[in-house]
Amino acid sequence: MDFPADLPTRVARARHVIFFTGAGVSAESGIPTFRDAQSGLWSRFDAAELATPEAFARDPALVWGWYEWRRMKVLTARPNAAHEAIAALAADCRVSVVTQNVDDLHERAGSKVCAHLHGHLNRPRCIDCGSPARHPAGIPAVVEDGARIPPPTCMKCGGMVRPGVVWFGESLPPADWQAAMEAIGSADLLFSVGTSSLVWPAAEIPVWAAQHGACVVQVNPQPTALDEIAAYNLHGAAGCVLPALLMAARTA
Ligand code: BV8
Ligand code: ZN
Repeated sequence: MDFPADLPTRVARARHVIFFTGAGVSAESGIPTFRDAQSGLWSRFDAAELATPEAFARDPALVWGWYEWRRMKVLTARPNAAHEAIAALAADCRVSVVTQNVDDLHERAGSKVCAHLHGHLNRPRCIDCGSPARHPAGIPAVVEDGARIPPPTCMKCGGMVRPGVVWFGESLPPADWQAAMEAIGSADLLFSVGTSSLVWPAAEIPVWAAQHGACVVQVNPQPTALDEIAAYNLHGAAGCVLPALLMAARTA
């Protein structure tokens, strides 16, 4: 795979690299991206419609069933070569993973994730008292076209349990946001990997990193609004581009 001549050396010399990732980094693990998560029953729904407090209030079993379907996808998936290349780079330099994803594939590849900006599929909590809840053991038996599954109830107060993700209209977890801001303060290279750069305020992160002097490299088969900000746009799949580039950097 060919890269701009100076990019492998740029990566090799980086002291602190941020990987800002979106759903596309998990696509090659078989996890539908946010915008094409809609297949079967879900094709009748706009994901942004389902990922809201209003949708959960209106039809908790539909929304909980959607998250159980996604959790089943993640439980039956494996980290791909992109997740693994990101984890491996941490042996050579400081790496901060700032992800918009709610799956745990970065962690399962060995990365220590500095910020989960949009929460975690694996951290359900009570909508009333906020107590952490637990998913039933094993893999959800959710049929492909999705199923209405009534959410569990809180062991502490009997309230309804909700997914531990950040819905549209909800603010981002302050500690994760703070960690991402701190990383921007000292990063000299930021990879934006597999995100349509359409969800705010996360979409600002590569822009702020560039303003702080970091070199921004985008990895995405499609162009996005970030193309005009990024110093390099690598139009390819993360699972091919990242291992090849990080390998080239090792021998640069
Ligand atoms: C908030 C968790 C305010 C749930 C998600 C300006 C400022 C602030 C807010 C707003 C604003 N303008 C609008 C808003 C509101 C809103 C927003 O951004 N709306 C959008 C639709 C316009 N933002 C919010 O509501 C945020 N909250 O601002 O609160 C506030 C302030 C104070 C007090 C109270 C409230 C919260 C947003 C978080 C929403 N939750 N996820 C869940 O997962 O179900 S967002 C969801 O979409 C995903 O988590 C993901 O993070 C996000 C973006 O999706 P991507 O990851 O980019 O995935 P997508 O499918 O879009 O793209 C995949 C890309 O991968 C594509 O480009 C594709 O080409 C590429 N790809 C495919 N295959 C590969 C690949 N790339 C590489 N390799 C491959 N193989
Ligand atoms: Zn409770």
